[in-house]
Amino acid sequence: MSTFPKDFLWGVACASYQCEGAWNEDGKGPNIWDDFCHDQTHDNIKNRDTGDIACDTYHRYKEDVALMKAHNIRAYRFSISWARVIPDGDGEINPKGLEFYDNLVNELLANGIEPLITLYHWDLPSALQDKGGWLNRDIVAAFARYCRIIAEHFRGRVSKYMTLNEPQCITFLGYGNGIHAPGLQLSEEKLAQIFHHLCLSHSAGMRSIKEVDPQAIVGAVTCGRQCYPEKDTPENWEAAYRETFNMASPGWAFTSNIFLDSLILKRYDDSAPAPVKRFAETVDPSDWELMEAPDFIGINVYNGDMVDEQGNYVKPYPGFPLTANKWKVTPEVMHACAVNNYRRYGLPIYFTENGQSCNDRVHLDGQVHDVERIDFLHSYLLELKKAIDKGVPVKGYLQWSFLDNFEWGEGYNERFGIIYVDYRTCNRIPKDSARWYAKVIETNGGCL
Ligand code: PNW
Repeated sequence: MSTFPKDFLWGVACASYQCEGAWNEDGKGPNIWDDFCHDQTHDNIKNRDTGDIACDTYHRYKEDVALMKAHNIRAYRFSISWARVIPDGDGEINPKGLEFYDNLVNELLANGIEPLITLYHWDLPSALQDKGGWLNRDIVAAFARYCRIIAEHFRGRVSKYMTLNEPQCITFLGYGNGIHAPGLQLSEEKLAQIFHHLCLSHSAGMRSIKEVDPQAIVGAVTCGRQCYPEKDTPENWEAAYRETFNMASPGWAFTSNIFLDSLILKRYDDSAPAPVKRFAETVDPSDWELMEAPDFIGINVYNGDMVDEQGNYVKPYPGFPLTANKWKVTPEVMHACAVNNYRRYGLPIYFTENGQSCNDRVHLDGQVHDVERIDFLHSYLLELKKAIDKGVPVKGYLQWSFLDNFEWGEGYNERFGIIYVDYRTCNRIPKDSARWYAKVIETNGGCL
């Protein structure tokens, strides 16, 4: 196979709460995930696991960066814990918190690895949740201030930012079905309001970043339903496009539309369901002028839904391939979602997360042989390349995840890493997939 474009960004991703630990060290304030995990009166998390220690990245970042370098990783997407830097979200800055990210960024740069910062990957300072969290419009100003502080601090060292990770999960899982922090169950109309505040926050955050660092490149990270065609016909591609962005199908809160249409197209889609339409009528028209289209779209994708020429969902056949956490394995989604999202939004794309959870364990020889993950990444990358060959500007690929880590409500049950973590000791063991990925990067995809 031919190689990927020159300058294609190969990397890995992780998020603060999932790997850092050190939940109450050096002046960090509490966040909603600390609270959600510590609330032992409810079974919020499998095994009642917490992120208190997680992968202990807070203390082991040097070892992790060395492992990245040893595996040719060119870019590391990590998130900043808002409450580590601003303990109550909107007040005093905690210099020790900022120092941790300084050290991490400097260590990455010294090793030739590009830092990509996600400003918000779900760990809202508890003090802001006490004021209503994403339901209170005041959060827009607090988020914009936080973004400004970070961008000012890292100007000249960091050039790519992502504002919010997956507003769909923030809203629906956190405030809709409540399986994520803060664990609330609000009406659909309120969820639409939260999306609106998230869109305004992305926009105000992006403006603050650009004000202090006009060179910075700012992305918006989406997730949710991505459809791919059963057959390679124009009609079937049309149906896959339509269904991907059809908010009338079940799960409007898990479409890209609800986030990216607002930012980029500056409107709600006609297919929006009644609660969204009712909320839309309450939006002050001047709000639409506040929306900022990102410089790039980050797509987090793990699987997609196959549709036929009429746009009907094709039921997976018996024995369909599944990951350890029972997600479908559908490599075709890479090709289709790149094509469809580029067609709709016309912006460069980074795949900001992609990977699978496996039942990894240490084998008799002391190694972790994760053949399923290698096959998964291999087949997904081959499909991604098809989109590039069609001219879709896909600029990078960030595998999820570098380390096994805290998988939210699933606790430590799911392993997504290319590096195995023994949670009893926090020892790391590179899996076979880490060595395989190192070769992919070294050959710029030529070995696929
Ligand atoms: C992402 N889906 O969430 C998150 O950004 C990560 O923090 C998380 O660890 C990773 O996926 C693995 O779960 C998603 O069902 C959760 O389409 C679910 C979906 C997509 C992304």
